[in-house]
Amino acid sequence: MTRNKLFSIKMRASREREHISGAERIVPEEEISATVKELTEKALYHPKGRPDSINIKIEHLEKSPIYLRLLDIYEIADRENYTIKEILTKLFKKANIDSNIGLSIYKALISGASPAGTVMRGAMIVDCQTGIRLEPDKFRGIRASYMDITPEAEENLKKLVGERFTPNMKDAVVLSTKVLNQPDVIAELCISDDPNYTTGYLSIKGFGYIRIRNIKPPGLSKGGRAFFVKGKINRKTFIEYMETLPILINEIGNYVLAPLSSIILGA
Ligand code: PML
Repeated sequence: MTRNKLFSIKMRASREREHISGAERIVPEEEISATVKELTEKALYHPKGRPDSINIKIEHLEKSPIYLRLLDIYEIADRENYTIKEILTKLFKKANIDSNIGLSIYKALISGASPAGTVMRGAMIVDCQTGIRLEPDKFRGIRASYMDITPEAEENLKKLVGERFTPNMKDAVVLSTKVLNQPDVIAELCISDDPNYTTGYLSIKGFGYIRIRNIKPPGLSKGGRAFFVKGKINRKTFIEYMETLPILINEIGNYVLAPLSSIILGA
């Protein structure tokens, strides 16, 4: 599909300067008004409460988007047979991440990973071999931004995933597809900071996006993202890719519901 004159629309809502919610879209000019309405409503009726500030930014896209295929999505059919520690340990091993490093990052995210113990607006960058955090600003982190899915691909995704589809999941798998496309990234861990949304994921390079139900206890307003990288990264080009390069998903991948053991064995 070719879309002329694309615009990025971003929403950020906060209360007393603390982040409540955010979302973004890439749309043609004629869809700007409807999208602004949709994102404003999302900000106003968020489970984390009423914002006192909603910031909507509309920009013409200067760079043409890169079109990508969505990551394959895996759903753990027998989630209830394992503790969260068992699941993460197995999945970090599959991602070639030392599980002590992985689990310490998980704990940091559910405790509030900024130096103030609050939720970071962006993601940590974690060296998967040392566990050292590489993001220049540990309060803000790195924001993966300028990404969306075409309406056609979104419809196909809804049909494929059926009743397990959620808008949060769609936004998350789109974001993760962008993140994993960066050559230095080997995995991404995400826990929502929405107290009512307890499904998170670990995405693994060359494999896909693994949804993890009950990744945190219900009611907890903490969470965030970590991008695991391998080797030395060029922080400038890394951040430029994450924060400025537009990505549009125009093709979906597979959706697999399987026991954890076969997900671990899957190539
Ligand atoms: C977020 O809303 O901040 C993250 C959402 C994670 C979605 C996980 C899923 O349902 O697959």
